[in-house]
Amino acid sequence: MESTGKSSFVVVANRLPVDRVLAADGTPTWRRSPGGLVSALAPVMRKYHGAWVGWPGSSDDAPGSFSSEDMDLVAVSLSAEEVAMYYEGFSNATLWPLYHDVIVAPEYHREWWDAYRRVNERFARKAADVAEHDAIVFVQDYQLQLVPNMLRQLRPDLKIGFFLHIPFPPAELFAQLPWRRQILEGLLGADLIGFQREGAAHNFAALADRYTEATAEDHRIHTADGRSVRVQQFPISIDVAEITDLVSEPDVVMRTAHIREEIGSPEHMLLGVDRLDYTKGIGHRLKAFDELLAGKEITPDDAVLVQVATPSRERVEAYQTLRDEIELQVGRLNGEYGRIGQPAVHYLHSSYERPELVSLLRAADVMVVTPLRDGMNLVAKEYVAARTDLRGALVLSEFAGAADELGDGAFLVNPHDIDGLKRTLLAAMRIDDAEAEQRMRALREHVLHYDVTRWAEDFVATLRAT
Ligand code: ADQ
Repeated sequence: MESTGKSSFVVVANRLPVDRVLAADGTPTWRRSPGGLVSALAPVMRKYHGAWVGWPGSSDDAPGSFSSEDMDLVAVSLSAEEVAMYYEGFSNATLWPLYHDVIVAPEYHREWWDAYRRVNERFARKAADVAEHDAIVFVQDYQLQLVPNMLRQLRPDLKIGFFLHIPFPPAELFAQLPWRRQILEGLLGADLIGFQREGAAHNFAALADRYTEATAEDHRIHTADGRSVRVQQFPISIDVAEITDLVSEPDVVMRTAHIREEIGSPEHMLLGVDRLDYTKGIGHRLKAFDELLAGKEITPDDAVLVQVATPSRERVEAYQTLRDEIELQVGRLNGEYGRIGQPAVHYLHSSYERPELVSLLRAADVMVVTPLRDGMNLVAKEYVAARTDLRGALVLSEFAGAADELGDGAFLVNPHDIDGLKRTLLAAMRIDDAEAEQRMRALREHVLHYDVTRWAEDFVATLRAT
């Protein structure tokens, strides 16, 4: 359906919340993509007949503007070269590694920066076109950090919010960026800037104070043009109800039991579910598991690791190298400890529908979430939401944002400390039912209390009040 209306609530994100699918007769259509952010914003979108500005994900054949159930979708088109330079380049090979502790070296290329600026400008113009007078505009994530200020120049009447889904690095790392001042000034165009953790908000305020003309005072930043920008922590969460509903579906209950059988009914099933990304610490996890088997502290009969590694950013070189390394490690492990029909690690390089994912979460005794750095990590929260039976143990890296909230119930670990990781995995496997229940209750209290709808409501209410 065509739409050319204006909206009082506009979301701007790199991707539109729809996927292109082919109907039986081969004609392309668009289907709402699953995801917490879309579900969380859907009620606000419905209420204000919102618009979502984003890239449709392929370089061609998206209509300029179309309507789904509760929102207008406004497509920003990108050429193949722009995808390579703005998205794969500056966003995912410069900013992503820089913001994640430089786990791999960020690349600084001036032509990537030029493309990033150009594409951000295009997003800002589209948002300016569809926003009503005095509208609220909510900009998402590291791909669009210049949009707030560009939008403010075009439309000073708007209320602009920005949320960063990934960490914001400390000065020692951020200062490397040749365009650090421009990024900070870009973000300062917003009225409210949200971060996953308090530390990130603090890092940003200190850097804005140091490298721009603004001055920071606690959670407020005063800009040179006399505005006040609020910076604050808004830890993102998940759609708890979606998972609770799935858990009780008969198909999921049956599938959960089948998964345990299919992997040979071991005493313990350990599970990792991550995008195949170097920030997620998959290699460290495999090394710890390998050493536990080598030291005979566990055997392939009593412990099986299922590692889902979702295909991700496959055209970026660091991701190709990572895939080779991980698959080499898995191959070695299985060659050494596996038997016919009984690998030690079940490695799955694939995407799954939600019911299958929830069945895996229910089947696992130990959920292993050990990123080297992660903005939040939704999988940790999804595991907790799925454990309505109060069983299972969560091993969680202290470098995931989720550790701030889930520290009491989870087994916290420093994933760089392989001996510590081994000890923690063993402790989580050996936990008794009473302790597991006690820990899971503590975890569920946090996750159930603050779901993604609360997150969205909190952010929007705070933005309105600025
Ligand atoms: P991601 O780095 O993508 O997100 P995460 O928070 O774990 O990481 O979210 C991944 C989502 O994808 C989860 O909802 C998970 O269930 C789903 N998923 C993973 N593997 C899948 C598979 N094989 N098939 C289907 N679904 C799969 C970024 C930041 C995080 C931050 C989120 C939200 O890096 O730190 O928590 O944004 O702000």
